[in-house]
Amino acid sequence: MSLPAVVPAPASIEAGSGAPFRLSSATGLAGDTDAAAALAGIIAACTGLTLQTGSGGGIELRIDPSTGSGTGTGGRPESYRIAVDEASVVITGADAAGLFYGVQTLGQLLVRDGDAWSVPAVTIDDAPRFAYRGVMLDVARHFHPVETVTGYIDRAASLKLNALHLHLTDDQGWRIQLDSRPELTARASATAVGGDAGGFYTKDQYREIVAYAASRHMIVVPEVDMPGHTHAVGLAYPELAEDPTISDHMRDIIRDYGGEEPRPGVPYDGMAVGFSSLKVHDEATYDFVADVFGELAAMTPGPYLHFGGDESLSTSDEDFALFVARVSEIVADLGKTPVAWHEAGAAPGIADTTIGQYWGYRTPQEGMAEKARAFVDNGGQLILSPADAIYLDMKYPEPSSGAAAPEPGLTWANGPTSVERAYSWEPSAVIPGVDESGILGIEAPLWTETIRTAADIDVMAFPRAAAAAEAAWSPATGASDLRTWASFRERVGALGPLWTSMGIGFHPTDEIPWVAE
Ligand code: TNX
Repeated sequence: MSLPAVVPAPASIEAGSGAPFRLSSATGLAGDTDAAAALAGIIAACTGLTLQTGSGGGIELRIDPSTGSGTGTGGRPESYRIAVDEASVVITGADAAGLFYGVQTLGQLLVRDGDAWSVPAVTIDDAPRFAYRGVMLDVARHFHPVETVTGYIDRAASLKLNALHLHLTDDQGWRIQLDSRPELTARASATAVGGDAGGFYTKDQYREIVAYAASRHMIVVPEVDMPGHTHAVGLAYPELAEDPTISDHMRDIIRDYGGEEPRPGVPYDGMAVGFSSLKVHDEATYDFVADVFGELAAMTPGPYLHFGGDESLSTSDEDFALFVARVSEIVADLGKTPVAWHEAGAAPGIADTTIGQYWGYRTPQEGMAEKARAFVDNGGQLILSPADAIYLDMKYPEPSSGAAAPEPGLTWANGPTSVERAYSWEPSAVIPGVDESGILGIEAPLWTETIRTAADIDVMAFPRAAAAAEAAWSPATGASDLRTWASFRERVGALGPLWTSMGIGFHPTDEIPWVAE
């Protein structure tokens, strides 16, 4: 008998031999009220059934720290157990997050049974491989309103992801209101790539996003990118920014994508990178950094503040190292763990708690592995975001037949990225000398130069975000029969109807055998 399709693949799943559990409007839903509300919502969206919450006889939801004891997942944070037989469905979480993930799994187990719905007899014991499982949304190149962000939180949480990294600032716009630096949103938030409208989150809206994420067991990791990617800062506080550097890369981008050269004091709406820098030798810059991260720290309950550090191509290596050392200390002194893109690993004075985010390829190019490994050698860890696998802004390949690939996307990371390529890599094999213990987790970034709408986000992220979620949550490749592309494509294909009921406009790529109902 074939196993039910669960994505990301669980640590352990065994089909039962008995009859399935049948759902009806008389089915009771008892136990933890938050989890019951979440499950009732999923069941209603998927089946149209309204269950009897608060009553016994059917589905039971509990939190028990000894969940799964005696199994490989026993008692681990975020772990859960599901036991289904003809008479009952019992979901036990080791903690509230584990119970929430058990509920997400149950949503994937619902099957249509004639005119009714049922859950196959099964026992699942499950816990995550990595503690940090994220998606990133770039709200700087194109601004995305609060409801798009909360929708993305729901989608990510359904894949058991627990971190939303918001890329809040870049050359093209500043997207977060700060009391200490009001000119940022007053002067540098109105525009976006391609002449599109910009926008920003008020502090209340940011807090709303943080609270919504928390209710789905996700943290928010805010990023303020520096010392490069800061042209917008110069619109608001010209005294803090160097004049733009015009490089050959810039001339290439203008040739390929159009747009203007960046000019001091004029909003930039092109797609080039690496032309801006904060003034590294001016104390006013560090007052600015302290103000910005101080306010963000106060609004962000999660442990991480991301200070960027990527592609600072117009800052000298020496200045970059000096800047990274100072900024990482400012963040650490706020009681937060600094996170930076892997280039910052080259800075000898970086705070030793800093987490590095690796964005090279699955097989690292020149010098990138060394920079990434430096974070681990220092005492930190890595978040892996291999660009030629899980950069969700990369174009899909053109299908061999039929409809065209979705319109948006870039191709710089080794050309278009198939779902198979997004799936087929093993985290512990990416950076030589960095094993599982050096890896905090996995994150799939979505840069938005070409991504303008919520529908664009859906089509780029789904199904590829599910491949990233499996790398983040599931056992290592080779450690489970389910961790193969052949298994993944079947399991993802079975989620089509659930995703449709959740309103997810996924890319129906011909790599996946999609189930119609
Ligand atoms: C590289 S990877 C960037 C971003 C771009 C992205 C587009 C990295 C840390 N930086 O500035 O938006 O490519 O794919």
